[in-house]
Amino acid sequence: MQEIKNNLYNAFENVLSKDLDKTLLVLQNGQKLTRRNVVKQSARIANTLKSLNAEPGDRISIQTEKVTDSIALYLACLRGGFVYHPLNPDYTSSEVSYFFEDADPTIIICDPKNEDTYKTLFGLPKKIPILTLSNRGKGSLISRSKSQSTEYRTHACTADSLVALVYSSGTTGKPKGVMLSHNNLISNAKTLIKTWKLSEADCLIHALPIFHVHGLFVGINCCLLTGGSMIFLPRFDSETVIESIPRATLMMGVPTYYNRLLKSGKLSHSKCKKIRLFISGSAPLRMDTFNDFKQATNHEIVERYGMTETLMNTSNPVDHLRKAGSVGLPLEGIATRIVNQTNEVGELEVKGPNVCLGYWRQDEATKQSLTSDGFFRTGDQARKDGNGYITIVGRKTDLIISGGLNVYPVEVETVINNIEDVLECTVFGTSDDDFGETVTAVVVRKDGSQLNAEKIIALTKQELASYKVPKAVLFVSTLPRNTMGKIQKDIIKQQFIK
Ligand code: MLC
Ligand code: AMP
Repeated sequence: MQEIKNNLYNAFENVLSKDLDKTLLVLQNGQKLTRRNVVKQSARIANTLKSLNAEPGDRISIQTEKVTDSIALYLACLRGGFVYHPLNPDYTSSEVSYFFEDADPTIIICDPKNEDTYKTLFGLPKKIPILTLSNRGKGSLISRSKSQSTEYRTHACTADSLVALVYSSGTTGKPKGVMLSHNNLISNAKTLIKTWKLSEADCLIHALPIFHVHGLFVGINCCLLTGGSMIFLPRFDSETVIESIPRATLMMGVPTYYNRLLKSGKLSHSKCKKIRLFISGSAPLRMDTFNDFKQATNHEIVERYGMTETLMNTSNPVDHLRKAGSVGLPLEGIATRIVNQTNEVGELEVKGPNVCLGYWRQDEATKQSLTSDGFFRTGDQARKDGNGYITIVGRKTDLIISGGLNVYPVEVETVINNIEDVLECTVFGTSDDDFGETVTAVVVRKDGSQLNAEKIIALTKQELASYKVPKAVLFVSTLPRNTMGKIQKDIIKQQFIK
C-alpha cells in the first residue's frame, strides 16, 4: 500500500477524485473537459498501451502536436508506470532517429503526417508499434482506445522509479536523456505550489509546449496537484493569450511571450486585474521587459530559474521583493552554492530532491555532472547578493537560448560544415528583441563559390528543427584562430554585434 502512493498519479488522483465534475481543461475552441473526461481517457489509453505489451519501465516516445488528448496520454504513462518520452514535433527525421535509437522505446506515438516515414525507418526493423495522435481524438491511438476499459489499476512504484526521459543537448557529443523520478516531480511541484501559493481556485493560461519541463512539470503538474484548471492552448499566440487573460489567474511563459504581449499594445491594468501571477523562466528576463510589463499591467513578473536536470531551483518570492534581473531565492529544500568564484561570480551548484537520477545509459556523464558531495553542476555562472538573491550572469558553455529553446552551436556548425562549398563556419547567439537570442552563422565559402545565405538556411532546415536554423548568415574570407588553431568565436562575435 505504501509503495502505491509513490506514483505521481496517485497524488493527482487524490486531488482530482474529490470532484470529478470540475472543469480541468478549457480548449481553444471553448470546449471544456472535466476531470472525469481526462481520467477516463487516461485509463483507456493506458489499457491500449498495455495491450501492445508495454510494461512498467518501458519508454513511450511521443512526438505529436499539443492536442486535446495530450494530458490524458501523459497520465496514461504515469498510471502504467511507462516512461514518458516527449519530443519536439518540429524535429526532422534525422534528429528523431537519434532519439528513438537512444531511448529504445516500446511504442512510438507520432503525428499522422509522419506515420509512413517512421514505420519505414523505425517500425519495421524492430517491430515497434507506431500509433498516431492528432487533434480532437483523431489517430490510431484514440481509435484503438475507444473499446478499452475506463478503469486502470495504477502501477505501484518506488519514489525513485523513472517517470520521464527528457533529452537535453550536450556541448559535445549527442543529447542526453535526463532521467526524472516520481519523487523529483512530486517534490518540485509541491515546493512551487507553496512558493507561489497556488490553489484549486487558480486557472492557468497554458500556452507552453509540452515537450520540455517548463510546460510539463511546472505547468501541468502544479495544476493537477492543486486541482486548478487550465486554458490549454496549442501554442503561444499573443491574440489568444490576451483574450484569455481576463478568465485566468496565472500565466507561465518564457520571456519571448512577455515581449510579444507587450509588443501587441493590448495589455492594460484592467484586463489583468484577475491575474495573480505572471511567471517567467527558461531564459533571462530582461529588466526592461520586467519594467515595461509592470507599467502595462501593474504586475511584477515572477522570474524563476531551472533546468531539465534539476527542475526548478530558485524563484523570486510572491510576498517579498521581486528583484528585476535576478532569479530570486533558492526554493525550499534545495541547497545552492557558488563555486570557483572570481569577483563573486562562479558556477552554481544545486542539491536536493529535485536533482535527476542521472543520464540515460551514460554513467560517465552522470558521474561528471555531480560533485563528490552530491551537488549538481549546472554550468551556469551566477552571483548571490547579501539577501540571498541569485543572478545568472552567463553560462560556462556557448549554449544559445532562443525563445526558451536551447541550441548548441556545434550541432548547427556540423550541419553547415557538411554543405558543399562551405570551407568552415562558426555559429553563435546574437541578441534579439523577440527571442532574446537568435542563431547567427558566419561562413567561409570555398574559392569561387556563389553559395548564398538562403541556400544555407534551406539546407540546414532539411536537417534541423527550425528553431536551430540560423536567422542570419554572414560571409567572411577567413575566421580568426588562436595559436592552438581554435576559432576565436568571441572576436568574430564582437565584430558582428553592434
Ligand atoms: C520557433 N521558431 C523559432 C523558435 N520557435 N526560432 C527561434 N527560436 C524559437 N524558440 C521558428 C519557427 O519554427 C519559424 O520557422 C520561425 O522560427 C518563426 O516562428 P514564430 O512564429 O515566431 O515562432 P512561434 O511558433 O511563435 O514560436 C516561438 C515561441 C516558441 C517562442 C512561441 O518557440 C515557444 O513556445 N517557446 C517556448 C520554449 C519552452 O517551452 N522552453 C522551455 C524549456 S525547459 P520558419 O522556418 O517556419 O519561419 C527549460 C527549463 C526551465 O528551459 O527553466 O524552464
Ligand atoms: P534546459 O537544459 O533546456 O532545461 O535549459 C536550462 C538552462 O536554461 C539553464 O541552465 C539556464 O542556463 C537557462 N535558464 C533557465 N531559466 C533561466 C532564467 N530565469 N534566467 C536565466 N537563464 C535561465
